Amino acid sequence: MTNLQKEIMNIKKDKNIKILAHNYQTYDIQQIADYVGDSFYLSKISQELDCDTVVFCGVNFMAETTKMLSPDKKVILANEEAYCPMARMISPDDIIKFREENPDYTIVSYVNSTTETKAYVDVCVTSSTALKIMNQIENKNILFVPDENLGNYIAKKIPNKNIKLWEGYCNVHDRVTTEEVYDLREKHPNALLLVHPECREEIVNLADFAGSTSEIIKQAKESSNDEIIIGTEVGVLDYLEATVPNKKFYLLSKHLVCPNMKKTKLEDVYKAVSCEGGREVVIEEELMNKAIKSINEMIRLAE
Ligand code: CIZ
Ligand code: SF4
Repeated sequence: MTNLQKEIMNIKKDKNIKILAHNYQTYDIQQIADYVGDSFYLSKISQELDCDTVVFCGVNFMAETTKMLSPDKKVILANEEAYCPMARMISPDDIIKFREENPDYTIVSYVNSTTETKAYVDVCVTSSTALKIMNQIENKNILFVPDENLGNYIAKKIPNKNIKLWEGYCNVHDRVTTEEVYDLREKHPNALLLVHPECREEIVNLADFAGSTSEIIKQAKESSNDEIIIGTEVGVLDYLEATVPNKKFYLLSKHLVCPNMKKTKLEDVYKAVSCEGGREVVIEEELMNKAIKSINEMIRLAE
């Protein structure tokens, strides 16, 4: 560990702070975090935290979800400018308008959405829980927002449902091309290809497995194959390279770097634990009471 990492470890212990980090954070941040995972795992953990303050290393909707699930704790987003552009591709007004025009639809939102949007939808899902949750929705008519690729991936698995898709996308995963898949398959013909369902349908169809970041990590570790192509953000590859030295990992595309996830630096984490930086998450009570319903429904249906 570097001196800065050691200092962060000492401060967080002294101040009873817990650090949560998404799998897309740089490995030096993952090393000093108490909990690292995909967005469902981080939501679940947020309900069980035993600390005064949480420093969240990820993007703002994730820190806001943590705040809603542990409202008595101070939650600090380590880099105040880190956000998910896809979350802003749908607004509460869009949802209100759709409901007026389509009153017979259940509205499902990927957690990569703003807290304001979450306040108007029926249930949230993560990539690891979407299929399980949407299978339990009795209504045949479902609107899925904002990620068209993830929505399409789930819709193909439950053809009995009538799923309308919003046209949002992750500008990191959506950029992966079939040429990149063919190229890496040719260079590493025996490698296993693991992708995130935020990638386009044609990429998912060429993969050996599609799943959330934590599911990709699990597959990579448990597979008997010792060569693996990672079709999600580079943070996952960095973690695997550091912790599974006997296997070889290749990044599917050089575009798989999320600029927002990479905004958080170790220095930001140091400032946040020192109460000299980051942004405290504050959610107005009425909004929180509305938005938490779709998060609680997600957790209930995913159990
Ligand atoms: O932002 C993403 O791409 C997420 C939440 C991925 C994941 O599976 O955790
Ligand atoms: Fe948003 Fe994509 Fe970055 Fe995830 S990887 S935070 S979906 S832009």
